[in-house]
This record gives sequence, structure tokens and C-alpha cells, in this order.
Amino acid sequence: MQAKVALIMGSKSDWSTMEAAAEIMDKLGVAYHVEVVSAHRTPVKLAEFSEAAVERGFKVIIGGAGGAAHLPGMVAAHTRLPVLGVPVQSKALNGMDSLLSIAQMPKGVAVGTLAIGTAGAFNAGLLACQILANEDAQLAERIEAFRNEQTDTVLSNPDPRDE
Ligand code: RP5
Repeated sequence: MQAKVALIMGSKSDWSTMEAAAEIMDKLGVAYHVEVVSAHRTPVKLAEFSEAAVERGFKVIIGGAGGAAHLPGMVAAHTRLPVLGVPVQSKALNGMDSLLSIAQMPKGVAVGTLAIGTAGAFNAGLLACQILANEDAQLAERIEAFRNEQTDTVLSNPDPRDE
């Protein structure tokens, strides 16, 4: 299946966070491509990857990075595709550095910033699926089913003392 989402991250150390994006895309049956692309350690690769992204058939790019997290912003500078940025939780500053690096984009170059850490990665994967679902009725149905299941799980077990 042609991968419509590029799931990239600054380091292999980001995978333990970013695999949450892969988890929900697996659940919803969306094909994705995974690769380490670093803004600082492989800047030429980042530019080449981003500039080729449209031609490769990607529709959305998810970029996760921690610390001085320039990856999503620099990718967005090189492509018109929507870029979803995931701030990876850093050890030194708990991800506040990552969050602010990703969120504070200058006017005219957009990055959609998600929450710090695993929840942000999961939601980036979910949001990518929701974007693709605008053009894919079957995917839209699977997303509705996922949401209904989530709601039913909460409604059917409202006592916080129960497992
Ligand atoms: C960033 O630096 C990466 O996104 C990662 O979150 C952080 C630390 O990278 P490693 O030193 O673990 O490779 O570029």
C-alpha cells in the first residue's frame, strides 16, 4: 500500500514516543513510512526528504523531535504538505523546550503542534488519519467506529474505583 503519511523523527531515541503515532495508524489501517531525519545532524537529508515529499505521494508529515526541536518547522519550510509536530519529552526540561521550539513558528510557515510526549504522538497519528479521511469514506467509518468504541468504554464503566 502506498504510504500517505511520513512519520519522521530526529533520533532513534524518539521512537519510544513516536511509536504511539504508528499504533493508531496501524489500528485505523493507514500506511505510513518511518525514518530518522535530523534537522541538526542530517540537514541536507532533511531538505531533500521534505522537497521530495509531495512527489512521493505523502499527504501529511508527522515530525517528532526533542530539545531544540527544529525538525517540524524546517520540514514545513521545505514543503506545502501539512506538518504535524510532536514535542518529545526531553530529560532536561521535560519537553517544554521541545514544545516551544515547535509551537512558536513565524507567521507564514505553519506547523500543527500536538501535546508533549506519547499523547501528542498518538493524536498526531489520529489527526493525520482524520485529514486523510476527508478523501476516504471507509477510513472515515473506521475513525467513527474508533471514537464510538472509546466513548462506550468510558460510559460503560463510570466508577473510578473499578478497573
Ligand atoms: C533531537 O535530540 C532528537 O529529536 C531527540 O529527541 C534529541 C536527543 O537525541 P539523541 O541524542 O537521543 O539522539 O534531535
